[in-house]
Amino acid sequence: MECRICRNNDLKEFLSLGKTPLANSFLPKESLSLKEESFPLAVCFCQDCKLVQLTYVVPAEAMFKNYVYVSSTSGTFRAHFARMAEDISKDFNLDEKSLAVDVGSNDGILLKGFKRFNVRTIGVEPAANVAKIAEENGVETINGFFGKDAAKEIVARKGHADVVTAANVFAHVNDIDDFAENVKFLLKKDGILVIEVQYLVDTIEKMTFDNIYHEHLSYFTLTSLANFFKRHEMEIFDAQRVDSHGGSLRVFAKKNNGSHKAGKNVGMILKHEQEIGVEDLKLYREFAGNVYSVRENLKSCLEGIKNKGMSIAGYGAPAKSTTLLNFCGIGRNFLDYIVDENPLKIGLYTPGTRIPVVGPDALDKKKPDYVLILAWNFAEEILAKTKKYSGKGVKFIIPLPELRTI
Ligand code: JHZ
Repeated sequence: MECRICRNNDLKEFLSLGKTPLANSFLPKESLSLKEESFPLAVCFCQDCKLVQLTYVVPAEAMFKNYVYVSSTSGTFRAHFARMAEDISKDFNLDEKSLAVDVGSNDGILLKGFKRFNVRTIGVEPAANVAKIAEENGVETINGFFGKDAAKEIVARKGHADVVTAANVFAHVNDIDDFAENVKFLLKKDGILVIEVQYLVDTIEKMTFDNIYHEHLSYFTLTSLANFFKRHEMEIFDAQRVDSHGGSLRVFAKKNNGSHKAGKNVGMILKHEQEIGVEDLKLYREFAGNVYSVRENLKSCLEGIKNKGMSIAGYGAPAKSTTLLNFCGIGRNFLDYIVDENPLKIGLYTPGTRIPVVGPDALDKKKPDYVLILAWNFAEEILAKTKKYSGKGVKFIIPLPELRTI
């Protein structure tokens, strides 16, 4: 295989998490008797352009045509995206003449925020079921993958864009060259691209290896992103570290001839990356070594509980839990059920580990002794809404970034 950015074919694999099913391929009851398909899950490093990427790419159609992830399920996320739209609208003086295009717009969570500032909006979302939810929410949405056709259709319907956003979707794109060229076509001369991606530096520093799954083809640092945009005559003029998914990077890019002035953040973040060694394979090899101790610690914590005859449930069935549960061998042997509030997941079973996903009332019907918070990135929100159980003696385990029991 060759590097997605620079085509180098001498990529260094540094971590394999085995073979796992697709992270969001939750199973209906009638499929439980069938064999599940699983795919190699391993990551490698390109020593030329510094991109970390999966060694094996599953076709996008298999992952995103029908999707169970609905962004607005989490209150923390609703607030995050409302704030992001507000900040961009204010900082770049967007108004009713402006156009914001969101790629991978899901249920319209971000575009709803732009609409509050009277900005014209349109989303592009490949999952028909989720695009339908967005339309029902009043967010105009093209159902399809973002490519040349979608870009042309947007220009025909709405004109060129002031801002293109891509939150939690750029890492999912295989042909990022095509993506960049289509964004350039879509943007006005002075338009901007705002990308939010899980930040590899956070993944490494916080050991949040569970965000490695087949949907995430690339694991970016600012160094690799800057190398990428340079190749497309684009420049990153600002970058911010933000909280989502245990640490993400929000990156602002413009065409080379755009007028936005570069702030000091880019230089500072690049310097920090140099200091911690993101250009060196050693950093990734050390990270890989530590992944096994995270697994051992979590397993011995859960085994200790089960050995005392106590019960454990899960809270949240995020995509990342497919990696954590499968890699750690945590199935029905540990978790009786997993609570999730997304109606599209309730009634299904987790990929590979086949744990039933149920609604929150299960905690009343079958009160566990412990709850493992699998959506650990929303631990605060989940702890707040489950206070009544901690009042009744239920203990909560947060597996990452540090294993804690509350
Ligand atoms: P959450 C998604 O990953 C998928 P996931 C995607 N591929 C991606 O790239 C990343 O985002 C970035 C539930 N929950 O957001 C909802 C409750 O039930 O961490 C979700 O199922 N009650 C686009 O799936 C899950 O937890 C609650 O109160 O890892 C959270 O999933 C809260 C807060 C969450 O993303």
